Amino acid sequence: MSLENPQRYTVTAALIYANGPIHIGHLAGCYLPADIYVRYLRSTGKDVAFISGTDEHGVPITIKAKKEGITPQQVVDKYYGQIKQAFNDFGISFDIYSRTSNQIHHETSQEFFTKLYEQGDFDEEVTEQYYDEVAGQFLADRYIVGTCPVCGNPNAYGDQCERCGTALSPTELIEPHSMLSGSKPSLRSTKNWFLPLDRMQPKIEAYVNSHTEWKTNVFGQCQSWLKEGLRPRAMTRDLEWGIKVPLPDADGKVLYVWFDAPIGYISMTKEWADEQGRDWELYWRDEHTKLVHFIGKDNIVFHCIIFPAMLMAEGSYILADNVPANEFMNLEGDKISTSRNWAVWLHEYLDELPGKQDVLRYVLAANAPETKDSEFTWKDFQARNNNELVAVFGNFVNRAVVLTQKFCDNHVPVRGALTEYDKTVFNELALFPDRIGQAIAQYKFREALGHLMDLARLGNKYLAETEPWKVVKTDPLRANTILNIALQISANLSIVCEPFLPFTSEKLRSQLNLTEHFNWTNAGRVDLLTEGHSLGKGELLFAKIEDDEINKQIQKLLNAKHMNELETKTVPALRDEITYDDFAKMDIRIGTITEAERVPKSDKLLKLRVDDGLGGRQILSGIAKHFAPEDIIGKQVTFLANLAPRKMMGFESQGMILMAEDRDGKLALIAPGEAVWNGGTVS
Ligand code: B3M
Ligand code: ZN
Repeated sequence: MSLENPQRYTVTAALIYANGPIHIGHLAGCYLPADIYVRYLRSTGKDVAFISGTDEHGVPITIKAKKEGITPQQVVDKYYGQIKQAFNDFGISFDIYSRTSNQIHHETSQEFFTKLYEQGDFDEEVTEQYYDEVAGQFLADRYIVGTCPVCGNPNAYGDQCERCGTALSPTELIEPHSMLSGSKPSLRSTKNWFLPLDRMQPKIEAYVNSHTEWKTNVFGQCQSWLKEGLRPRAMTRDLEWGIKVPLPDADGKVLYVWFDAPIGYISMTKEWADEQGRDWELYWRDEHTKLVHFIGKDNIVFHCIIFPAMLMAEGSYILADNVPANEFMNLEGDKISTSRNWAVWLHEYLDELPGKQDVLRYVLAANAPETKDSEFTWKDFQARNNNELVAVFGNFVNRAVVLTQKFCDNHVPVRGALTEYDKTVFNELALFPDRIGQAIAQYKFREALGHLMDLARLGNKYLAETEPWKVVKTDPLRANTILNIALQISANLSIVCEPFLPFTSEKLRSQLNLTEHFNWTNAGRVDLLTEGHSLGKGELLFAKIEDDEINKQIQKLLNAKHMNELETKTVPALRDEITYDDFAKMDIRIGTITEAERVPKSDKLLKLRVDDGLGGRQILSGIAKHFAPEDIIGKQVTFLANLAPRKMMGFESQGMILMAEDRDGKLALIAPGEAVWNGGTVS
């Protein structure tokens, strides 16, 4: 059951690891829906705390540091700033974007842990854990890889198999090896503190089962976890990087990152409330507050089972009312991947397509992976911009504004008697704010966006059918009425588009010169613009995107793919052994190319004249795609001089030019290190 009509909301968006930049998959999966939801709530007058920040602990951070040869602190400092800036420039309207390395977070997490400890909520246990003798440390979570006992994935991590989603502990992996040294780990005893999820299962189950309204993907995943049976989970780790376990006998131990990270939502709320002079407890302890976690699907178990279990054990907190997790967004037919650089990076997008935040917001919301994985393609991006934003939304508003400039001296004209059609349009208009709002409140953002565009379509259709540009010639008063109505629809659009397209909303408001800050409670009204009110300066809301711009982006991805292919390319294996006599049969020599031309009707062959010191010879070589004839004239080359002559495209080739092939297939001539006489032999 969900809270009915709450006035206060705590909305969180996943605390992403500060080990890399943000890409469109993160936006579509979590941050954009959260932002749309929050902007809508604010517009309806709710009290909202929108909380997020970076997760700066855990193995993903230390692994990145090792890879880049810098310290974990340097990693998180680098990415925190970059991520925060990109979100801000993209219009994600967090009330606070903080980080789990802050003092207040360390304190909050340690207090939380201490309380559970003192209440006797943990099982203290000495268990055998994998230890890397070479690296000299315990191997928790992502430090250890092996075969998944459930699906056989050979690259399952010590905490989870990413292929089948099963939660694992390192000791369940088949043939485990260390991510640090690659070695086979040994077992060593160590003490850790476990949350007894097995004993807590009935309470957790009751909680989850009271939320049958959760999205099917979320509810379903929870059920499969519960069915499998929850197991105790260690809330501490034998690691250096993290929040120290606040117990006297816990040297060299830190809190499990999934223990401290979700507490980050609480500590960040405290930080924000302190700055604002508010009471943070209202946002976490008042049962009339609605708590909503926006996350991607890989974080479901932590937010629906483990964090609620922690909160239940602690005892003084509210639990999430909903966890609207999205599935994944793919890119141009392939899974988004940071390591393969197969992604559209937010900071690069903002740089390369300046002023187009709303286009990306629109396309990602329209394709959001709400119920199943979805797909981003640049062609679709272009089509949605040109055919929907430009042709529908932009076109309607532009016509309303330009016609008002032209016929009404840029002032809102007087509205005369209404026709039946006008009245139907008003009636329809009045239904939109609720229709859009309801869909948002139910986390159906694609549907909500569809309704928004239908409102723009309603406006377009109204103008197309009433044709004020014609009517003005015969009945200027009627044309005034029509334009007044079109402007009222535009003003409504500026309100209801704001959650999705905040930059456009702002532009539109300034074009309409709306000084009063109308919000959702005013939407649906047809008197937002008073007669005689003067409009601002007109400008196009959206610009057409040409093929050039899109092709550049596609090319960039193709380059990334190419680079990846190169990286996986290995030096070819050696051929069968030969004897010295085999080698000595080949007469390899140096010569200089004196003439070069293309062979007619062949795109591969060049016809070369090579000075071999014996009066010259003709050699045909399949290098026309790699070299322009004029570029190789005068160059020394290595050639096989005693290859039996043969005809190619009607010309005789007397030998073979030797070439070196680069990793990417490019060819290079093989010249002696310094010039030698033509005819010089190679041995
Ligand atoms: N840092 C996983 C991630 O970045 C994790 C989320 C924490 S949310 C409290 O995908
Ligand atoms: Zn698996």
